Amino acid sequence: MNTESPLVPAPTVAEQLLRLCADAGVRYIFSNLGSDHPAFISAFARLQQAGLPMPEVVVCPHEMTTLSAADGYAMVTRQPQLVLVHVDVGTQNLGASVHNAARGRIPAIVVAGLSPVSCDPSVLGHRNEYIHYTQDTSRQSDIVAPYMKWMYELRAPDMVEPVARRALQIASSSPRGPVYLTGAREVWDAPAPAVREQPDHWRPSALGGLPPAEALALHEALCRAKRPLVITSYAGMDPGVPPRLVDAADRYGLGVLELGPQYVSFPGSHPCHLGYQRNVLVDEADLILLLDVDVPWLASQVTPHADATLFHIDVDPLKTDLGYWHFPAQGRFQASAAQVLAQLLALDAAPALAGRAQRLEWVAAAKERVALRIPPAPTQGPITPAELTRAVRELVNDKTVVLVEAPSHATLIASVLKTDRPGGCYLNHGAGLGWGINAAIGVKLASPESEVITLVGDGCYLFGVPGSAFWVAGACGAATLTVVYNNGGWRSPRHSTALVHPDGPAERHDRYWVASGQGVKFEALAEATGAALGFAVQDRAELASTLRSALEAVRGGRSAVVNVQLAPITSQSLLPSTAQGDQP
Ligand SMILES: Cc1ncc(C[n+]2csc(CCOP(=O)(O)OP(=O)(O)O)c2C)c(N)n1
Ligand SMILES: [Mg+2]
Repeated sequence: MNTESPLVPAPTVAEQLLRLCADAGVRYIFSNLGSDHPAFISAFARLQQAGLPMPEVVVCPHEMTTLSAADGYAMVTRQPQLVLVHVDVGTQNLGASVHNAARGRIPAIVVAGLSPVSCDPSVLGHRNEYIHYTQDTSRQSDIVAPYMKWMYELRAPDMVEPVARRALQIASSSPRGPVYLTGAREVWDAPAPAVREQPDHWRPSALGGLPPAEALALHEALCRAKRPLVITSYAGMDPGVPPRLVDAADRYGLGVLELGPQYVSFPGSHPCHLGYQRNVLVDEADLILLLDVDVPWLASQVTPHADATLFHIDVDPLKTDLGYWHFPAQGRFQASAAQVLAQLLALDAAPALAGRAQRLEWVAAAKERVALRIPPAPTQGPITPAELTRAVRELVNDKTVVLVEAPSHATLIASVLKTDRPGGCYLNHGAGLGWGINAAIGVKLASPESEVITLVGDGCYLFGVPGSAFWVAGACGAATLTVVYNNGGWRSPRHSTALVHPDGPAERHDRYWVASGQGVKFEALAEATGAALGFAVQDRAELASTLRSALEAVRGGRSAVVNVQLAPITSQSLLPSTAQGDQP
C-alpha cells in the first residue's frame, strides 16, 4: 500500500476528503471553484504531483453542469460523485439541478465552502479579500435545505473522516439523495487527523422486502385479480427489477404502465407493456400495484374503481419531501421492489398461472385500446416530432443510451422508442430544465462504451447552458449526440395556458410569450465552444443523413448537435424588429 494512502494523515482536511472519497470509489469531482477553495486546489496539485489517487477534477464553467453531470453519472452507476461549488453564489447557481437531484433520488455529495471567519493573519485561510465579508451569508445551507437529504457544516478538522463517510453513507442509502457539506476556508486548510474508521462499518443501509404475510396477501390478491395493473416510473433504478418484473408479468399476466420512466423498468416491446400514457386504465383495473412511482395518475382526471385493490410499494412511499401528496392504497410499504418481486416469484406459481390466460386477454385488449396512435410522416410541411423520433430510433443500437428532456414530446418519444434494454433510456425525474445536455456528460463518463443521444426541447437546451455543457464534454472527452426538437419556443406553458383558459385571449390571438430563443442557431452555440460540431436540418429528405453524419462525428470523438426545425408553436414574434407591430 502506498505510504500516502488514506490511512495516513493528509496535510489538509480538504485533501483528506478527496482521498477518502477516492478510496470509497468516487471517480469525479465536478467543480466550479472560488476563493473558498485554496485548500482544494492545493490538494489537487499535490495529489497529482505525488501520483496519489484522487477523484478526477472536471472543471465546469457553470454550476448547472456540475450537479447535472453527477446526476447522469449516478443514474448509470447509482454511485455518488463529488460536486464542488463556491460558497452561497455557487450554491445558488446549482439552480434547478438541486431539485432534479432530489426528485430523482440521485446520490451526490455537494461540497461548498464557507467564507473564512478568522481575521487573524496567523491563521491559514483567514479573511484577506473583501468578498469574504459579503459572501458570509448566515444561512447558506438554507438555499438548498428543502432538497437535501442531509446537510452538515464541517465545524472541526477532526470530523472530516466521519463526516465524509456519513455523507457517502446517507447519499447512497435508499431512498438515495443529494447531501450538502460546508466548511469554512480555515477548516479545509487545517491539518487533517489520522484516518481511524473501518470503511466497511459505513456501508449504506438497504431496504428489504415485505413481511412474509404481506407478500402472501399481495400474491393472493394478484391471483384473484382479473384486470391487474402495475404502474411504475423508477423501479428500474434497481437493476434487479426489470428481469423480475418480466417474470412476474409473465407468471401472473400483469399489465405494466411506465410513466415518465426515469429508468427502464420493463421492456417496451413486451406484450404486457401498456405504454407510457398517464390516466389510462386506472378506472378499469381491479388491482393496481404502484411500484416506485410518484404520480401514478392525476386525481382530477381519473380515480381507481371503487372496488379496486390498491397496493403501493416504493423506496419512498410517503414522499415526505413533497408538500401535499396522496394516492389511495390499502397496503403501503417502504420496500425494495426487486425483493418484493423475488418474494412473489418464490411463492406457488400454480394459482398465479390458473387465472393468467384471462388476465392476459384483458391486457391485450387494453393495450390495443390505449395505444398511442402515432401519425405517419406527412409528405409536405415541417418535420414532425414523430418522424424525427422515428429517425432517431434508426440510430439506436445495443450501445445506445438515450436521454430525454423534451417536455411536450416525452410521451411520444417513449412510445416511439419503446426501449427494451435496462439502462437504454433515462429521463429527468425532476422538473428543472437544463438537465439533459449536462447529464449526458455524466452518462458518457460512466459508460464510455455507450453512444449517448440526448433528445432535448429547444428550451431545455438553452436552460442547460450549452456553452458550459459542450465545453466540458470536450474537455473530458465525453462526446455525445444532441438532437434539438426545435419548435421555436416553449410549447409546454402554451399548453398549460390552453388547459386552463381554452377559449381565453391568449388562445384567440395566439399570444403566449413563449417564443423564447426564437431564431437562435442552437448548433452554433455548441460549435462556439470549439468542442462540438453543429448541424441544422429542416428538410425531411436530409433528416436521416444529417443524423447519421452527426453520429459519425460522435463516434469520431466529437460532440455533435443537430438542430431540427419543427413547426413553430406560435406565430408571435418576440424579436425586436417585429415586436412593435406584434401587439394585439
Ligand atoms: C428551470 C425551469 N424554468 C422554467 C420551467 C417551466 N417550463 C416547463 S416546460 C418549459 C418549456 C420548455 O421548452 P422546450 O424545451 O422547448 O420544450 P417544449 O415545451 O417546446 O416541448 C418551461 C419554460 C421549468 N420547468 N424549469
Ligand atoms: Mg420547444
